[in-house]
Amino acid sequence: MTMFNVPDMTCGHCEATVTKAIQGVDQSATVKADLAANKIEVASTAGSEAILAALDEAGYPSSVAA
Ligand SMILES: [Cu+2]
Repeated sequence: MTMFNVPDMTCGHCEATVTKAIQGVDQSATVKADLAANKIEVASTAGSEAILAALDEAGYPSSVAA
């Protein structure tokens, strides 16, 4: 489980886009979004680097949350 900060994710549409981007890397990934905190919790076998690249490409530059 990895937490990411996704500052530009502000609504359900963003959440869907972000989820789709991650599932493009790992079809079986699960994404739990906290819209109020602009954070997502990702369970995936894909590495953080691959997930960050996919989010960036989808227009949601992100970082791994500490
Ligand atoms: Cu949105």
